[in-house]
Amino acid sequence: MQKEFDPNGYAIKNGNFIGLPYNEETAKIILLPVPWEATVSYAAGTAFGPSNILEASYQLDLVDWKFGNAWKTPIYMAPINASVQALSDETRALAIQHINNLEQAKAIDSSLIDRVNNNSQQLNTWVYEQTKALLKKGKKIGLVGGEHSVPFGYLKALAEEEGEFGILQIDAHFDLRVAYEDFTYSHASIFYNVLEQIPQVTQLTQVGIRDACQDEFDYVHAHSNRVTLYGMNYIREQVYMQVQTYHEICQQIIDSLPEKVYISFDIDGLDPKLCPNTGTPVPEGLEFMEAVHLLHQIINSGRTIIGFDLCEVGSASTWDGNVGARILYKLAVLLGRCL
Ligand SMILES: [Mn+2]
Repeated sequence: MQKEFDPNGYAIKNGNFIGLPYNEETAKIILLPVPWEATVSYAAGTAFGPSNILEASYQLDLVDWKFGNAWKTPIYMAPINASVQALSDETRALAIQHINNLEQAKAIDSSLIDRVNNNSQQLNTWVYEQTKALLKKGKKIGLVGGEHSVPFGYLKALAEEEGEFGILQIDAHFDLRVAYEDFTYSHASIFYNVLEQIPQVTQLTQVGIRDACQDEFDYVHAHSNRVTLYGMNYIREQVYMQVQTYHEICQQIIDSLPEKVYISFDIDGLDPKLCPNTGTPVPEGLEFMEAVHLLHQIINSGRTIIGFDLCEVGSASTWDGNVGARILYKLAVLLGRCL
């Protein structure tokens, strides 16, 4: 018989996040790992983000400073799917061949591009089917990447079930490139694909952005009716020049969002000291407490969080897993407040 759950004791490594005593039936929040990193363009390792987070989660203390008994939130992390992992490995090998051709200005083999794009579509279908089935059972879902391309299928399922909603994206990058490196479903293209293919996403609010290409910058300005940018530069300048406090900026950010909010949390939105092994780190991001303060304001505003993803957590050190697990706990608890 399993030992009774003790929120004051050591965690039992039962395969569930933080060792919580729930399963897929009894939990209301399902964390779905997507061990996928086919199109990464810089550092590898985020496919093992979910296992790094799970391992780190066992050493978390359970009291949340805002929601004391947060550990009562019925959270279950699904097992890591071996065939998704295998498809990721296969696709990554193909993508590397194509990226090498590009970087060395060699002839392009279009069959490589086709195979990567087909496999990415397979992944999107898998995520769509998994999340659709869970939503039909009345579960709330947090997707755990993997690279940032993974939530596409989930957002399609959510749009069908929830109708219109807005996305709060915390990220160092816009992720608005059109088929980066020829890969339609690149991690750098996720929100271009979402805005072009999912009309129920009425608003995208991007926070912490500090790396961009010209096309992305132009796209945001051309779609200002649907996309709102709170770049890192703006956030810091407002505070340095004492125009607004950080809290006031958070309120502005929340004001841009509709009643239903999905959170897409790319860990590289945080300062890179908090995510040193993420896929594409960029200097100067949000501090941990700045991110948490912003997330709390969503609840304080009365808006409903309908789902989230956490992506791009690295696996080369336990520190990445430690910070990732803490952010995942916050996100899951906030989703639990909206049941
Ligand atoms: Mn991203």
